[in-house]
Amino acid sequence: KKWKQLSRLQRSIILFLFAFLAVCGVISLTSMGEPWKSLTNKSLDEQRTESEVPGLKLANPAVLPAPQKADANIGDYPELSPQKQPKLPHVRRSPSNLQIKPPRRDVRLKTRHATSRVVEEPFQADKEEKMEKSVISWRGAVIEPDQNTEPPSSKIKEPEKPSSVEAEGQKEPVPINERQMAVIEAFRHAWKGYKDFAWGHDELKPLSKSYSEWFGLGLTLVDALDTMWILGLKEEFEEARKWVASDLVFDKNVDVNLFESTIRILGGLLSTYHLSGDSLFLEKAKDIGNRLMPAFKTPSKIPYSDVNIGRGTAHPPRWTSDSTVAEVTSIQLEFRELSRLTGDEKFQKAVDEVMKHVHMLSGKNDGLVPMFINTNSGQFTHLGVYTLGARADSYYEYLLKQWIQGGKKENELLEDYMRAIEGVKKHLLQRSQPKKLTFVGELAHGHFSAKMDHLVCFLPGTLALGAHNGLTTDHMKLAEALIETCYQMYAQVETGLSPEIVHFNLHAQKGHKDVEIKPADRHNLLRPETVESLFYMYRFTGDKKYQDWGWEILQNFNKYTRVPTGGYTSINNVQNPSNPEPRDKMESFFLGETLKYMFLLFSDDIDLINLDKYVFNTEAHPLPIWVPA
Ligand code: DMJ
Repeated sequence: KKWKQLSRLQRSIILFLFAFLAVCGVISLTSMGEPWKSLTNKSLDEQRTESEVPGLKLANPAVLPAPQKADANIGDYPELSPQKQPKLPHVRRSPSNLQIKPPRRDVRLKTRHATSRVVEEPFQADKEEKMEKSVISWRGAVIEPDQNTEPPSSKIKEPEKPSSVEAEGQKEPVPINERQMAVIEAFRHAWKGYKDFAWGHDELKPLSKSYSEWFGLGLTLVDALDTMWILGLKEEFEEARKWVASDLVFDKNVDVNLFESTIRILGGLLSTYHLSGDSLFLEKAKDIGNRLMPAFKTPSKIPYSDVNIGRGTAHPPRWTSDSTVAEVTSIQLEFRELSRLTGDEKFQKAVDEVMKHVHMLSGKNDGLVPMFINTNSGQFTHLGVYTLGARADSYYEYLLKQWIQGGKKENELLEDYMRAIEGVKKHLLQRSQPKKLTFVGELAHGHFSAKMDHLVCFLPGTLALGAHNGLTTDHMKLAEALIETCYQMYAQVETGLSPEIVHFNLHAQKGHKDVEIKPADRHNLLRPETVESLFYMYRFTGDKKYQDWGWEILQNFNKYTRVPTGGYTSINNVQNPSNPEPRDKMESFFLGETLKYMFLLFSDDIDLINLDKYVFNTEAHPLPIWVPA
């Protein structure tokens, strides 16, 4: 009514005022510009992370970006072209000073092994860090200045994301050689057996054409994923990926061993994620990682050996409340990487706490650790027995590898490693007769035993890796001596395959070799350790004899362990070439480790898993070095 009573002029003035105010409003909203826009453009993931982990910051931010989480497309997988034939491969052995970035989709189409890429500019933080350097030395080990910085905090800021820096320095694909082709053939034969008789189950029983179950999680398939990627087996990889997508389910009422499922499943998923860039594998890694966390809920924070991943409960073995030292100290590379990728610090915190605790613990003998640790008291148990073999082995391996993974900054890890190698030299090294082979024995309550597990043959490779990373050249000399011994553990045996355990002769006796084998120890489980060390030795020295030794071993695996209908089997008697007594089991590490290290050993391409950019976990799954050399 009132509006109608107004004159035309009055109405026009009011309308004009409204219009004017509306225009002013639009202009001021627009001028808020970028802040407004960027807030709404942030991914849900980023906003969630910020609210869940407020203010967390990686003290040493990783320069290696995590592969792209979206758009992962296994159709981009590099083509295998085994028929393309040989240009002479060239060897390049100088460590690169470049940083890595994950394969880009367009790049991967061009190269067969797109496992790493280089970018030029280091992060500013890294540059600044390098300006404040100091030197440390440890009993003769001189650590290069830029390797010594403050220990990193365990706090983690944000999940790693793809770098925006463009890839540079693409190289020509290196052709596959004949020996690598033989490894591919062996893998395909093993895979055929697994596919035909054990698909989706833990382990193949190649003779009975069936399978065995350990965790019921497709262990062989998951362990072999990154091997297929590295060998360029596109079809097999895609098929396995489909199984992971549809059938790998962790919500199961099943007890798994923390260590074994970490190194094989979590490690395998993480490395496959890095190599392929396919987010499926990261999602699965997060799932299993979370389900393993109840293991750390113990009075001492030293984890239990077993976890029920469906129920979220954990417990020690039935007969003891002890855990194995190697097991609780060889899950760190994987959990630390999971924290880096997810931005969730809880994984790293849990495993770092274990390392800090073990670092402080008494009961060591010149850096050598006992084999057991109690989950209630947190103390070592069964004191006085020291070995580099079963139950202690990978403790030593992971000291060095965590130090490398974290950019050579965590000095306690290095100290413990260097001290332990001194302990090995002081208490466990001896020479055999008649060939004077240097070997690593065991010490039990002051008594030396000339017993050496095949498992100890990881040590030459680890020593060589340390020397490559700036530790004393004495370690390289010891590595050279020990790898010769590990080779002799094969060469002096009738089948040319090593037994599980050997005893060395300390006194020369007519007609006796260096290596003696007890009846209970003469099985061979297709283990990787010697081939693993041969790979490191060849990478770092270029000495072809290491390739030749590995080639002999592969041929002997083919001769004595290959099952015609598919698969390879562990054997009971390496001393009987006419009947090695097949055990009817192919361990998952034969595909996860042994054949992978064989393939890498025969390669002259140092960028095929560049050791300045990746560190292998103890199950041969390559994980990125956070601050590559
Ligand atoms: C693998 O599971 C790992 O290499 C572990 O560190 C030791 N045992 C087997 C292989 O021998």
